[in-house]
Amino acid sequence: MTGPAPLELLGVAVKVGVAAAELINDLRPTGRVDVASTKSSSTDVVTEIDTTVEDFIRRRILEDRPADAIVGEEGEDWAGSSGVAWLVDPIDGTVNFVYGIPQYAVSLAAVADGETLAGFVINVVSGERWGAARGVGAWRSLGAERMQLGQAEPLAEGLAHALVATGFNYLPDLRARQARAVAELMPHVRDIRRFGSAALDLCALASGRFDAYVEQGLQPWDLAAGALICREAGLVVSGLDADGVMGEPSERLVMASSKALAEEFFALVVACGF
Ligand code: LIP
Repeated sequence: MTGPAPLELLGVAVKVGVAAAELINDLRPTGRVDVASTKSSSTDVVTEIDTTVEDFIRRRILEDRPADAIVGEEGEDWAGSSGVAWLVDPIDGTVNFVYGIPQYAVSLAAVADGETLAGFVINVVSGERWGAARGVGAWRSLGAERMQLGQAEPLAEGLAHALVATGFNYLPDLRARQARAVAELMPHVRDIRRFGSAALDLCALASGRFDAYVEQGLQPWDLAAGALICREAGLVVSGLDADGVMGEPSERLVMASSKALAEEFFALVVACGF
């Protein structure tokens, strides 16, 4: 039996993701958005709009692909029978969304047999979007402008001139550990940036706006679409397994960069204590 075509899944992701971004723009009031509840800590917030949009995304995906499973950030998981599961983050960058900082995204990924086949991320405010289909490539578009994403130029000055994006988890202990590791990292790189949406950080990296990225504590829905977009753009995305051996990116660690920087950057990340 052949599996679903990555491009077909990407088509569904684009259609549903764009409609979800429109819905978020329609629902968002001016000013700050009320917090409906909290999750892992008192700063890990959920709004009613997160939940409404996740329900909308689930319904729209199931209209096209009724046998798929859905794993969402906010709602209950939905079992399927097709072997394809969708990882849904209705609003990645929820704190930015609450404050009205224009850096939040819908992130959708279709996964089968442990492999991400398609990924789509849209910045809800700017409309900039990124997509990737496994084995086919990655692209970025904004309005009429559309470009294929490819390997970044190697940094002539190496890691010392690398601009590194990162993020901090909501759990105070992990956040403190991340802050210590970032303090170790700072003297070895050009600078760091923290914009508040892991999905958009990975897409920015794939677009050449950063040289590297590191974060801990990400969930599959934060990570899956952006990681595929990076990989299909020719970047290396990695993590550490439970024994501290380099492996797939996971909640424990996500690090990404161009092939040219990867060995040196990943060794530095580990040495800094992430
Ligand atoms: C958030 C990320 C952010 C990261 C946070 C959190 P949410 O997702 O995208 O960059 O640093 O730990 O996971 O909660 O806004 O969907």
